[in-house]
Amino acid sequence: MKLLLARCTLGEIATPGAKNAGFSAMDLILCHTTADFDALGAAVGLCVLRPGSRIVLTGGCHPTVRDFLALHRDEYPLIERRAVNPQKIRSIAIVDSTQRDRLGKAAEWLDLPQLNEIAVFDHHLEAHSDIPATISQIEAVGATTTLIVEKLREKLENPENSGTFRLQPSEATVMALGIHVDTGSLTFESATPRDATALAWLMSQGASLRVIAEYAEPGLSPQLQDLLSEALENLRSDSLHGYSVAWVLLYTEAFVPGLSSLTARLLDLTETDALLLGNVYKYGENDSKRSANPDSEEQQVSNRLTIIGRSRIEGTTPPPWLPAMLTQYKL
Ligand SMILES: [Mn+2]
Repeated sequence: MKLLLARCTLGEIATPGAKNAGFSAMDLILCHTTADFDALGAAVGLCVLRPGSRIVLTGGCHPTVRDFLALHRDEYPLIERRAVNPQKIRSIAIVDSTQRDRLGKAAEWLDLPQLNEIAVFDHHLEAHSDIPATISQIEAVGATTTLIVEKLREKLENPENSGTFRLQPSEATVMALGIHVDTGSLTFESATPRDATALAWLMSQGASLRVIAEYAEPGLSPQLQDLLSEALENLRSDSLHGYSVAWVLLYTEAFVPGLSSLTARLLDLTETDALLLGNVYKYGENDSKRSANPDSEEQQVSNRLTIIGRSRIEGTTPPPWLPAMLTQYKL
């Protein structure tokens, strides 16, 4: 099902505080919990479009984003959640998610009566939004950052803004990382020509290939990319103990190395807290390396099942109740 696809004009998104503008009023941009480069890149780009806005990481970030920010935090207008006075919030924009429960405690701010705008920018069409957005742009591109880059480019190329607006290399770099990571450097099936165009433009704006190469994680093999697409198509999910849990079963002709990195990538790409990936593969006479005893019954081909779990639920990998789920849901 398609969510509201509202393309908003620059005028709409550039003036969140046009009415009710008070001194020290805050315009915030929220990254979802466990922020990835796409969330951070989109947020940084939105800050350029909306000068004075501050970015809140609502609940930590991915390890590579954390490493990146350890060196580059000062280049972006971040503010700690605890340093925000809720009474001063004027507008909120949310990037790379449409779900309240991906915003941690900051979700409470969505109910503040004085807000004059809640904007949502995302590329997850499958999710049902439970955020009362006044502006919403949700489109099927490989990265949320692409949507923001298109607006930046439009603004930069507008003769009216000539000389008044420039992108810093640090801003172009983090946005390029967002597109690289969410599209597997334009190799995932979700990647679109719009992502490629946006990435090319960011390169022309000085995005640092050296920094991108350091932080963009290595891509998956072509076989793993195919399996990733299959997994994304067949992923099922449910809510358990307040967490969203997803699972998928893949059939392959033989043992596939690298499924654990595929599972980690799948968790990154989906809005789930924990994920189980099952793989049924043929095991037997054609698999000499794995057949320890050539005289055993295992010489005949049989099916084997491997299950890999990944979780972002704090302190539990996997959560203790996951094994019980395996019996509840026959994979
Ligand atoms: Mn994304």
